Amino acid sequence: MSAINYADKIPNNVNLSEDRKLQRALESWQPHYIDWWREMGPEGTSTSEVYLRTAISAEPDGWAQFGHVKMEDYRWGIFLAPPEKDRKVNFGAHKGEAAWQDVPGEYRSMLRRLITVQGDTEPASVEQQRLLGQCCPSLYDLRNLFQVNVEEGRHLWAMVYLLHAYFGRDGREEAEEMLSRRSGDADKPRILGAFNEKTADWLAFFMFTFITDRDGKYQLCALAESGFDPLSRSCRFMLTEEAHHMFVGESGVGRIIERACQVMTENRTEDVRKFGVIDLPTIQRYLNFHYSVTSDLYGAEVSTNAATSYNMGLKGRFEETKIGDDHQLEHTSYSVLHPVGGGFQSVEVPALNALNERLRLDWAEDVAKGVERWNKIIAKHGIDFRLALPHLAFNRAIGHFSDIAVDPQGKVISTEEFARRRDEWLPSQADLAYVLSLMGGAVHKPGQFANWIAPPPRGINNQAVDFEYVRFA
Ligand code: BYC
Ligand code: FE
Ligand code: FE
Repeated sequence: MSAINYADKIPNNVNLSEDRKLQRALESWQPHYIDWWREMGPEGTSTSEVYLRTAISAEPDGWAQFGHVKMEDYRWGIFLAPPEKDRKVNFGAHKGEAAWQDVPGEYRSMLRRLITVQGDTEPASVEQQRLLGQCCPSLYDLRNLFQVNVEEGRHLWAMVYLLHAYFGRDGREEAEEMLSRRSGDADKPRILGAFNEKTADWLAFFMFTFITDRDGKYQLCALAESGFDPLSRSCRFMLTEEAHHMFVGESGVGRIIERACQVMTENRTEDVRKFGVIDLPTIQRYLNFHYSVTSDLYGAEVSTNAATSYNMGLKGRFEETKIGDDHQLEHTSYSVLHPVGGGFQSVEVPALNALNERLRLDWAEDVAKGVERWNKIIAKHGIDFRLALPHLAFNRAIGHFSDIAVDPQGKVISTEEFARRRDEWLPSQADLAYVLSLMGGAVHKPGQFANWIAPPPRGINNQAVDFEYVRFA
């Protein structure tokens, strides 16, 4: 196959065919990626035709095209958002200098680490979700799952492109490693905690896309501010896909809540499990789990790594350029909640060291808004129940709350009490088994939905809800 045809095979807007060395490097990585996708991508899908959107342009409007695509023919590509004219480094020690088109030598290892951590989460989530198709509640939901999966695959391509293009042999080695770690594997786990957890059922999948993909959004927004322009442009394009992932999660949980409320009102009971739907307290426990595990993804509250990557101009704050301060933070402080003798206390720390916490709080505020939208669904049914986010210190494994035990309201308790009452607050084995028991066979009839979830109000891309979103060979 000629090099030019091969360039067509990796759709890209980075003039890949003009850089033969890079093209060859990606060409040798591609079959390994395909092998990984066949082994770890969505189970049993190679011949199904899925109504997917595919990126065809990186311009803000009309980047996507919808149509049935055979999963194994999906073409992952490399897309960067259009360059911004005269873009500058907008924060840190280099504020005001022209944005870098290449990696500043002394920042190589920090930047490579950020890109590697980001890249690692993408295939991890595909691995976590690989069996969900076997118990999909509808073709509409199956299609959304596959859409999320192929886009996470493309996000890996985005980071692998940066590693190959800018980090030489080290970068190529990192790219190979991306395909050899496995979510949940004892010997070669994925890098970050949450990406080694199971996503065994659809409630977990929807919580994950609502909460954990939203960490993706906030981290990508912080990296989109980067002074390293290729990273910024990669992340800006990835963000255009992220909105759909969070929509899938929020609307998915919303439809499960809707169905629970319908059954509660029809039967005048809170005991809805006997009707085969998911009760609200179980949804609350899933929320507590995904929220606390995802909080850990922001790292330690007080972190010199975060200060360093900010100072270097590599990773900014959420909406950095919209913030009205000096964007250097040398003389600013930020108040961070600390555990202090059986309670909590706000402590002023240098703002540079508190950047992880600040990003976590931006994310938490956004999650809280979504939870309030779910509460509106419950209130609309006249049901006296509210979902609530647990305290930030609840069930943490990273950072300065990881040594203390806290109930969801934020009361510091003994580890014994936590262990004893754990199942009130986090999904118990019985909860997980119950939810899994609802995930029977896949629902493959257009327009049909599993009993435990309400249909969506409308379909994808103006198609009907009973459109044949997935066709099986
Ligand atoms: N698990 O100084 P600290 C997404 C380590 S999601 C395990 O606080 P830092 C997606 C840390 O590595 C977005 N280890 O760290 C969503 C460090 O180790 P070393 C993913 C952890 O660097 C859904 C040590 O603890 N993108 O895209 O300030 C589907 C000290 O910590 C964890 C990014 O995360 C953990 N949770 O912060 C698909 C952006 N947390 O160096 C995709 C890139 C910390 O001492 N990554 N550690 O050995 C980063 O910006 C930073 O690496 C982190 C960590 C914010 C993750
Ligand atoms: Fe992603
Ligand atoms: Fe995502």
